[in-house]
Amino acid sequence: MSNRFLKPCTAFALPSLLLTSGAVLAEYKFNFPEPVSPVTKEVFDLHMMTSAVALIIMVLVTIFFVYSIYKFRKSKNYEPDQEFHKGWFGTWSWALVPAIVLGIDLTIAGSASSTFDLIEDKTPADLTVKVTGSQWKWTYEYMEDDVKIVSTLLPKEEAGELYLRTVDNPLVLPTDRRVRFLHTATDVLHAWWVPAIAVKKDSIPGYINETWTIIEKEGNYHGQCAENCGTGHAFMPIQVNAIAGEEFDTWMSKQKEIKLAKMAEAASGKVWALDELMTKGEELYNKNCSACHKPDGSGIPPVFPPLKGSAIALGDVSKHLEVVIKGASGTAMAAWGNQLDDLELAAIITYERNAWENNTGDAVQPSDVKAAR
Ligand code: HEC
Ligand SMILES: [Cu+2]
Repeated sequence: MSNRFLKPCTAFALPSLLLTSGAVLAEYKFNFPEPVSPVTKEVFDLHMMTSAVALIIMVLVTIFFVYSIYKFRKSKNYEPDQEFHKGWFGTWSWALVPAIVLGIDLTIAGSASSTFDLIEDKTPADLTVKVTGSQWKWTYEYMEDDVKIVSTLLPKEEAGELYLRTVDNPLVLPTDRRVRFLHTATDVLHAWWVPAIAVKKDSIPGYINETWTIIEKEGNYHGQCAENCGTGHAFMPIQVNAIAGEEFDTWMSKQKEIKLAKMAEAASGKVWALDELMTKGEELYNKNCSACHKPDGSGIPPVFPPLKGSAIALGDVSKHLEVVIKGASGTAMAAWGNQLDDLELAAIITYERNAWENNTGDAVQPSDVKAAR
């Protein structure tokens, strides 16, 4: 068969395959994700209702048009009715049609305003999570339990098919409990949006916005940052892992234990060896810094400076500590002092001073970081 014949063949075969194969259809999602919380269910219903109204109007108007064009076609020598406006229908339709349209509009607006009321419902919650957007990651703080999770994009090698959909540490939430989200940001506008469980609200630096949810079904829910926040906007996905209440309580006490162990380690005054710091530092660097400075330290000049061979990474330790702890104001370089603890910062800085042939031999200790804060 010649190529000229094959091409149109496949062009027809593909859509018909799609339409006939049930398995393919089942995989193909034409609608929004299934809503699993009171608010998102209402939003979903509102969407379905307006779509249905629009569909009915479209069908009626189309039928009316096709019928009129066919019935009153010129070849039948149809004479337009010059007295139409004088009859009963001709007189009243100008008032009736807008009245019907307004009625439909008000019905939709009525449902929408009750959904808005539900979105703004301020019933006290069982737990509060502060959601902070930054370039380019999400930080979740469980306010009652004083536990913090930093959630970043999972690299392609680990995420596989779910690349750009999954993260290293998902937000873990209990089902059937009322959760209050407090939204804010550290640098620019972001927006936290998981369509199945919560409405979209902007995260604004210096402001707190509020949303809530009660997740009614266990599972993994995915979302995206919904406010263009810079070149890494597509690389800060959201993942929520909803588990049963008791399972959540167990998970939470485990998180607290991990936190206490970390605090004890930091307070122990232990002097860390260079290779221990390097191992920790590499992981933390790749997670927190490589988006801008690149895994090989080459940066993205001129905006994001290379750290390989950088005067700061090779020069005085105190200068290096200062720029990482306090950041560089007016640039994308954040103040990491309030995001990472002493040991984490010591490890990252040690890594930057010894990786990529920087070889300074410096092992920066948590106590150095503490002194520099
Ligand atoms: C969002 C992008 C971004 C991330 C993430 C980031 N940086 Fe930076 N970094 C910058 C920018 C931009 C500068 C340049 C600031 C300036 O112009 O003074 C910079 C500068 C630096 C410098 C000074 C380098 C030089 O030679 O001037 C160091 C050291 C540094 N960053 C370390 C880090 C560490 C450590 C992390 C992770 C904990 C990190 N950065 C994460 C954007 C970033
Ligand atoms: Cu964002």
